[in-house]
Amino acid sequence: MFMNKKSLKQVDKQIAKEITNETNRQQNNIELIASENYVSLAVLEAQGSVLTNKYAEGYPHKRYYGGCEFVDNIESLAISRLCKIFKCKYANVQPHSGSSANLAVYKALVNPGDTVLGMSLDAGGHLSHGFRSSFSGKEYHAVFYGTDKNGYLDYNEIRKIAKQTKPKMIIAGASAYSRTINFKKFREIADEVGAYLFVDMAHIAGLIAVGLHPSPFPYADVVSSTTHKTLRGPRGGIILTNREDIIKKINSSVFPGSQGGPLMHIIAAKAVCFYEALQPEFKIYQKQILKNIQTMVKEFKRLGYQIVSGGSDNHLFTLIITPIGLNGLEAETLLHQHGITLNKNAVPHDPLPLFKASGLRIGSAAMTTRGFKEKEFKLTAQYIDYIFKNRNNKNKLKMIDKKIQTLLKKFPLPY
Ligand code: DSN
Repeated sequence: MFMNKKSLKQVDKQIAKEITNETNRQQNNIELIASENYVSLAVLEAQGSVLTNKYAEGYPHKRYYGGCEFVDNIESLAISRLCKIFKCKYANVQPHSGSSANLAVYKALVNPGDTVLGMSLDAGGHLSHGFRSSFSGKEYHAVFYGTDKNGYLDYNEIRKIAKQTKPKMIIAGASAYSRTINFKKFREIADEVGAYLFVDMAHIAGLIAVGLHPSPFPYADVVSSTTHKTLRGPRGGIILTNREDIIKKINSSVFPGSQGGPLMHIIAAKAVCFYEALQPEFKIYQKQILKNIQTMVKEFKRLGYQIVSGGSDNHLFTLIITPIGLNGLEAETLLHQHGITLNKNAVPHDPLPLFKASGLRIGSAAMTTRGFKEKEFKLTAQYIDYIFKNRNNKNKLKMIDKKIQTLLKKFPLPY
């Protein structure tokens, strides 16, 4: 038998060590990256299961391989649970990521060279919404809307741009927009110019799942998401729609259009995540995400900081960092040295290049999973401020390092 029955540690010490290092990093850092979360042991177990051995090209009960009876059940359960959460008729759970899901939507609904209107990257949009070095900006004619000077979507301006540019598809959704998105208004605009409305709800999917952000249905023609942000599942993508004609196009655009075999271990982990999202505790968790972000916004404002749009309606906000004499990259690096992980982010009309940026994106989903409540989020804002203000004082920084590690020890991860 060529089967190696040894553990990872016995087979590959280097990788085992790096995984241990990463586990410790996750334990020993306050995680504020708005697109990250900690999955449950159940999700992790499904993801690390024997399903990784199985090929299942095709869809449930229409596969190109034998032996698919159990993975058929798993994928069917994932689809039905997902449709139940978002109250829609059809879903595809095979996209390997959010960008793969978005690629499949483009391939299904628009042709190369067609005009697509999305949110610009500096205003908070995503790479796959038309950025010049992504497939979406290279293959399609991407035009953009941003935010008004206060950091809010301006629907009159979006309508004006749509009428001028006549897009075939309008994308609503963002990676760093902290305000409620009005999908009904987007629908009206799309109807006025005869465009598809495509909603990328990746960041806010968990909030939408429990009714804490308005749903893109019934307004969107098609909706995509990742499963690993506020939805708290494995890394992966999904596509949803109420239209039979569109799901047919999407299904062939995912397989065989842009992917081969689905990752059945990930689809099982997605199904577990959807099960968890249907439990009453998930709503309590999402409510706490919102309370925690509000606490941080309030504390940062009290400490004198500016926030894009002045606040947040969801799980994230962008702190404007340049007034304290640091750019986003410098602030991100400094905080990382002291046990706080987050990412630099452009602010609307950012004068700095993207790799420096003038802002920091801060999210509450991960630390809420870990058990942080208002008290700990308030403390975190104070620690961040303290680190910035005392960045040249080694003794004071050492003292704050200890405080951060003491706080984190009270909230261990189960891994
Ligand atoms: N890269 C993700 C984020 O951080 O928001 C979006 O897919």
